[in-house]
Amino acid sequence: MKSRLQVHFDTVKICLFFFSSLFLISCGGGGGSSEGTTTPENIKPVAVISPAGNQSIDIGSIINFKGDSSSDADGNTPLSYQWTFSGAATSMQNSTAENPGDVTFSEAGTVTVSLIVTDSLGLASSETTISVEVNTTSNNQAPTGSISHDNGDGSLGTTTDISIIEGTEVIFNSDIRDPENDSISYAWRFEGATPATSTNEGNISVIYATVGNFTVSLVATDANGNSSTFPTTPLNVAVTAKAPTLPVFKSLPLLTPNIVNGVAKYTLDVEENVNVTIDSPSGSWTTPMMRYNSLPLQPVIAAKRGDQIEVTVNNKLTSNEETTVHWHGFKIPGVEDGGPDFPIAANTSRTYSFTMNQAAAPIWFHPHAHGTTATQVYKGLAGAFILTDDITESLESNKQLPTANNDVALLVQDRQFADANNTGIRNLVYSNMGANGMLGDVILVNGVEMPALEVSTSQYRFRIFNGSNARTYDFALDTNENFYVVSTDGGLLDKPVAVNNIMLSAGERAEIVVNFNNAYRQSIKLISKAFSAGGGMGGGGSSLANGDPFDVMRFDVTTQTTDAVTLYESLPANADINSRLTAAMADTTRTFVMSMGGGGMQFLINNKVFDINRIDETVPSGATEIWEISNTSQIAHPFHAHAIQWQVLDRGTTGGALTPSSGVDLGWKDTVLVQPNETVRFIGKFDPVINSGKYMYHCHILEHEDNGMMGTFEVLP
Ligand SMILES: [Cu+2]
Repeated sequence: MKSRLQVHFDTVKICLFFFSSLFLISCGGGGGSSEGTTTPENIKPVAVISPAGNQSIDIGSIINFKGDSSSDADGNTPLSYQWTFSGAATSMQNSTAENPGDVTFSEAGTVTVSLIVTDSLGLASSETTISVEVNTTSNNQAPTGSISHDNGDGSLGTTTDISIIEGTEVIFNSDIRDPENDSISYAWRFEGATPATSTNEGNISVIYATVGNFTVSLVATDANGNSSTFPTTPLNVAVTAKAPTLPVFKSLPLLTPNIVNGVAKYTLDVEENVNVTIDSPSGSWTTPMMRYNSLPLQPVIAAKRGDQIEVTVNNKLTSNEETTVHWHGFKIPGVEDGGPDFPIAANTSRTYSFTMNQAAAPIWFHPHAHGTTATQVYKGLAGAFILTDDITESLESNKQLPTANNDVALLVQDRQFADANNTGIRNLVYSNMGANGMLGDVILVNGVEMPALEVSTSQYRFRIFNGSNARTYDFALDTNENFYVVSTDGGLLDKPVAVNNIMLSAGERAEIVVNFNNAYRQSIKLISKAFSAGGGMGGGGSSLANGDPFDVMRFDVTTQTTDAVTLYESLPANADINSRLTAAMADTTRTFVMSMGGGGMQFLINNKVFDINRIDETVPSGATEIWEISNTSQIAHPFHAHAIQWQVLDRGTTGGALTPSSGVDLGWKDTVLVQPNETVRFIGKFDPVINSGKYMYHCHILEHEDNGMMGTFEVLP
C-alpha cells in the first residue's frame, strides 16, 4: 500500500520537475533577461543508500545503513529522510534519520530497504530501493586443501603413504582454507603416534615409536560447522621395526712405512697369544689369537705401482712354529714370494724386498709355511695389500670410482669359538677332520661378527677379501639389488659388471660398488646366499656348512649426501687388462687335475701329494702358458697359482666344449674356483725380468693345501 502511495506521489513530483525544467529553459532562452535570482530552486534531491546495491548476507548479520545529506543538488536543506525496511523481519521497520545505523537481519528471506529524501522545499526524491537476501544456509561450503608430511627424507607427501622405521619423527603440515573464509578448527588424529591428536594447523612433530600400520587424518571444521577430512582416503603409515643394534664396523689398521731412500720399509712381528676382542651381536669376548705387531686386527699395507717395498718379518711365535709371509697375487721373484721353500724359523727374521709392477689390485698376504698355513691364518695372521696405480688414481680423482671414506676393505673370515668361560675368554676351536676344511659358524668381517657400517646415500666400493680357510661365499644384498663388480683378484675389470651376486672362494677377492642413493634410512644386509656345495663328505665340525646361507654385515644408510661418482664405463686402452691373451699366444698348455682319495682325506694334484723337494713343473722364462685345471673330486677347489695374474680363457664341463669367458671372468685372476667335473683354462705370461725361481700352485682351501694339494713350479732363467 505504501509503495503505491509513493509511486503516486513520485508521479506528481516528476510532473512538477518537468514543469520547472520547461520554465527554466524558456526563461533562459527568453532574450536579455538574466538568470533570475528569484527563480525557484526546485531540483529534487536524490535518495542515496549506503551500502549501495543488493546485499546477500547470513542470518543474524548486521548492516550499518547511511544516507547522504548532500544529495540535494540545489542545497535546499535540511533534508528529511524516510527509510522503510519491509519483508523479512529486521530490527528496524522504518527510520527518519539520515543514518539509521545498525540493522540486524534476524529472519531468513528478502528485505526491501527503501529511502525517499525530501528537501526543504518539499520536493521529494525518487524512491531508491535495495534488496537484502538473508540466508540461513549460504555458508555451507566445507574447507578444502591438503595435508603434507616430511619424514626427514625430503619426501614431502600429500597422498603418499609413509613408510618409516620405529622412532622416526614425522612433521605434519596442512594447507587448508575455507571458501567463505570462515575460521577453521583442526582435529588431527595420528593413530599409533605421539601425540595422538593435535588441534594445531601445522608444523606438528609426531613420533612413531610403535611398529604397525596406522592412519593419519585431519578433520578441518569451519565456524559454521562444515567439515572435511584430509586426505579423503586415509594416509597410511607403515612403521617397521628398527634394525637391531649391531656391533660397530671396524676398519683394518693401515700400516705406516718408514721411507728410506725411496723404499717403503715395514716390520711385521709375528706374535701369538694376543688378546683380541671379538664383538658380536650377542656381546663381546676375548680370544687369544696370532697377530702381526699385536694389532687388534689384520693390517693393511697400501702401495702404488712402482713402489719399492721392504718387509722385515720377525718370527716371534713362542710355539716355535715356522712361518712365512706369502704375497698372494703379487708378481715378484720366487725368492721373495714367501712360499714354504723359504721358511722363517722361530726367533729368526727375513726381509722381503720387491718392486710392485702390476695393475692396481686388492692383493693380500698370509703365512705359507708348509703344514702350518691353515692354523696360522685361522689364528689371525693375514693382511690386505691395497695396490693403486695411475689409472685408479685418475678414476678416483675424476669421480669415476668411489674413494676415501667410500672405499672400504672387508676381510671376511669364518671362525669357531669355544663356549664362554668365567673369564670372558672364548678360545678358537679348530678341527681339520672333515674333507671340506675348517668351516666356522661365526662369520667375522674385519674381526667383528655381523658389524653395522653407517653409510651415506652414495656409492661405496667394497674390497672384499675372502680370507677364510675353506669357506666359499656367494655374496649378495638382502634386497637382491644389483651392484657392480669393478675388480677381481688382480685388478680392475675393463668394464664394470652388474650382478646381483658374486661367489668368492677361499683366497679370492673382488671389489664391488654398491649404490645406496635410494636407501636413505634403510638398512641393507650383505649376505651369503645358499648354494650347492656338492660333496656330501661331511663338514668340518661346523654347524654352518659350506653353501648354507647367512648374514655377513649390515649397511645402515644414516646420512644423506650428494653422490658425485659416475662409475667408469671402460678403462683406458693402456690398462694391463686390455692386453688380452689368446690361446694362440700360448707356448704350451699344462694340465692340472685336482682329485681326492683316501675317503676324502687325501688331496692330490696330478695324483701327487706335495713334496717340497720335488719340482713338478718347469716354466721357461717369459713363457706364455695355458694352465688347464680340472676337478675330478666331489667338492669345489679354489686353484691358486703364484707368480703372476691370469686371464681365464674359458670353462665348462670336463671333456665337453668350453665356454669363452665373459663378465666377471674377464678380470685378472690368481685364484679360480673349479667345480666338480669342471675344467677351467687360464692363460698367463711370465715376466722375463721379474719371474724366476720356485713358486707354488695349490688348492686355497688351506687344509687341502697343508695336506698336500700343492705343487712347485720353477721358472727357469
Ligand atoms: Cu682343495
